[in-house]
Amino acid sequence: MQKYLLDGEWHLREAGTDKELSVMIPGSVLEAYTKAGLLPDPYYGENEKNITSLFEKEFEYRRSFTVAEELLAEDTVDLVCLGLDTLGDIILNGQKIASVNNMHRAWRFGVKSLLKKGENEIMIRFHSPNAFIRQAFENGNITYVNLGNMAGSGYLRKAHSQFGWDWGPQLPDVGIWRSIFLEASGTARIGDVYITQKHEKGRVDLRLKVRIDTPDRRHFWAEDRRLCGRIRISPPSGSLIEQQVDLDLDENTFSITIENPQLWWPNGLGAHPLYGVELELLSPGSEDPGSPLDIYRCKIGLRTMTISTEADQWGREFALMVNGLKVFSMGADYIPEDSIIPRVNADRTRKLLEDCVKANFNTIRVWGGGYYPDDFFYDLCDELGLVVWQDLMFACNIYVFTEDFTANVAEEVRQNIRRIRHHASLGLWCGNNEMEVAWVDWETVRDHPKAVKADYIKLFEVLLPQLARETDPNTFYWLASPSSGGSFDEPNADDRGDVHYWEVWHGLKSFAEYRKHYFRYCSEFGFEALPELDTIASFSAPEDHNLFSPVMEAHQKCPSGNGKILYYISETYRYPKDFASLVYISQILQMESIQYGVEHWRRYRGRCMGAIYWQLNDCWPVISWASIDYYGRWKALHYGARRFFAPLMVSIFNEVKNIRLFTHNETPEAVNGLVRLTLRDRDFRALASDEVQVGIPALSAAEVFARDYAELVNTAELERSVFVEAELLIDRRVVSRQTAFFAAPKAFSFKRPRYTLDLIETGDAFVIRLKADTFCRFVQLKISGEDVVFQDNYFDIVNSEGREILVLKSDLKDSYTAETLKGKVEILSVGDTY
Ligand code: BMA
Repeated sequence: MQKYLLDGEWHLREAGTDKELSVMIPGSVLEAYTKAGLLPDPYYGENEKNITSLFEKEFEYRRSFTVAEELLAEDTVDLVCLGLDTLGDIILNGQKIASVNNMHRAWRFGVKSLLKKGENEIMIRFHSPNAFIRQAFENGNITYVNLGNMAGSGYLRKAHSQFGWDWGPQLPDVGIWRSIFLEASGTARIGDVYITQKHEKGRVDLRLKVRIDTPDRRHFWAEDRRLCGRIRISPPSGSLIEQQVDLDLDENTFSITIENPQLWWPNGLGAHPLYGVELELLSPGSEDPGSPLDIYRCKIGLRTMTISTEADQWGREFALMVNGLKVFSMGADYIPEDSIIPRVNADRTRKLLEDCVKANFNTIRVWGGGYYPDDFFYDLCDELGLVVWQDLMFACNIYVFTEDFTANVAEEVRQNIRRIRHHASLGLWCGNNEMEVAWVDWETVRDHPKAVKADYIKLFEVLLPQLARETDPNTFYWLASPSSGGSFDEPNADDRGDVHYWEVWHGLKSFAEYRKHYFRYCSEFGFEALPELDTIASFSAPEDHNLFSPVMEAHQKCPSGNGKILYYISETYRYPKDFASLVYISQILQMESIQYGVEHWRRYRGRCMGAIYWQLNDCWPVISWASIDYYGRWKALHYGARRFFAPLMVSIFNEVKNIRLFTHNETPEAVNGLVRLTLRDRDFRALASDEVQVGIPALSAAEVFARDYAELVNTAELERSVFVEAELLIDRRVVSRQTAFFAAPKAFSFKRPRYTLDLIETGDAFVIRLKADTFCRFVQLKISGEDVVFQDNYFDIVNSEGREILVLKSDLKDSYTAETLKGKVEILSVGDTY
């Protein structure tokens, strides 16, 4: 097999013009135009509005390449395009070879007869996605348009969110977004490999189903060629397992036993060892097979993984099961990392996913309105122990089941399942985002003809599950998110399946509403906040820093979103005195909201088995539900997640003055600890204190202590000036702490804090010692000019000792002395914001 890469330098021009730009492929128009300075930053100010119409135009990509004789000597030469976005005509040496219309799939065309030795030219002409969806919408009978989206996006297999979303800009970029190459082969190649595992005591039996393809069967048999192969399994430690095999054309099955398997576990439950698998297809008919004709390589993790939907006393559970253990899923929903997709790369994704691990995630849901991530995304999830809930790429849209559409999505889904299915981290496939619930609950969708509703069933309950059964029968398949198991049977029911819960935020209900629901698995719930000031500064000038300025509104895609933020502030906090305080208050509210839900559902572990908040990341700098913004900066919520997803945690359930404490253990080991509850006033005086020894079983949540403070906290003044602090200590070290009030924070009489800051240099780190003269709620530390992820942030100061926070020098861009760094530290807490 020979591969000739066509990535690299191409020429790009707007169709009908002469001016060409030299560009790099993989790439896109937006990426190339912004890099070349031909367009202003689409993310700045209100620029987006003027750039959407760029994609009314057609664009041409062109390059020449040299073909050597050896390439043409092979039996076949294919042009392989791993990603074309989206509507394109491919022209090779002046002849059109194909029209493409799906960015989610790869394309392969036999091109040998069109190639010539020496100089060749390829051109791809991209048509306007805007014009296509507009016409399709006008000609079709679908009237539904999702919030923020351009009408008709459901007619085109292009990431829906590129047409705008309630967090994303309308920038339907165009380009050759994944690798493109020629692949030449003679004799035979590895067509497909599917690996399944059977776990027995002390061993795992691997089964490899291998399909061998040949370009020309007659030619193959005429020469009486025989094939063989070599399978190698490289364990994370220990010796290589190698096996020689005979191979036939078409299907082959092999078994390999791995003794003493090292099991793969999600983050928090164990290690994530990976086994390398390699299959070499060797030259036929020779004792010494020489160099392989083709090689397949992947990494697998040894584990069993499924979702248990057993009936129980509450309905039906929805629980991730790994190696026989039921795991409480903790994580967030993942959306595309950039509206200009070629800007996404393995380093950026690694940082984002490592930040998930830092916040104790064990799960990530790839939401269905974007695109199927690159291989490196799944490699990283394998390595980091993040279980992937993988939606198929359908979201908040109505799809018409024509023959072409069906064949196109069937191929797309088959290809992506094949590409992803071997990954250790793959937890489940899910048919779509919110389409079943839309048919039941959303008037704007329900109004459509019955035939279109029937198409939903044909696509999502017949075709796609059947494809998944054929292509990856070993991975759990869920019909939609949310769903109760299909057939439009109360898709968002509390007592079975998964739930998207939006009464808090979209429905303006209070956080306390979470406690009325004992969902089995909450796969979406969320709350918006502004991003960091530095991020806001990247798209606006200081005069725009007013929540209702045109620029801030252009960076808020949720209808009435900024009003909702202010409404929730009015319910909880005092009116922030300036823009910086508004940013900060919006973030701590977001953190508190999600914490409220997660802690509640963790308390009912067993009944509820998952809390996946909306959303992890952003695709541009924007006001949104994300916990990490476009530039990778953590909002308060992400620090909160680190605490409320902590495997060992204490949580406070407060009902008026009754404080109930729960311990949580999401590890497979039982631990012993001490729980301490202290009532304090603003001047750090302890007014009452209790301690209990606790044994915390593995994978558990339980109430361990309760105390009613009604007698002690018996005046309005006390209610507004005392608080309780709960701590969980293991081996005398505090592993979790929480604070609760007896009045709303806006009623609490915070004193304006005076901080004392000390910085100490210790080898490769600085220690920030922060003290205050009064109780401080949610202290935010910042180092101006730096993007540091602190060991802890948005923490309380509850005693005169204050807190010590470590900053690693390797996390700082510049070098400092303790003194110069001290000058850069900024401190803010609730008492400073009004
Ligand atoms: C959910 C998601 C998204 C949306 C989010 C916030 O329902 O599936 O479609 O962005 O809500 O509204």
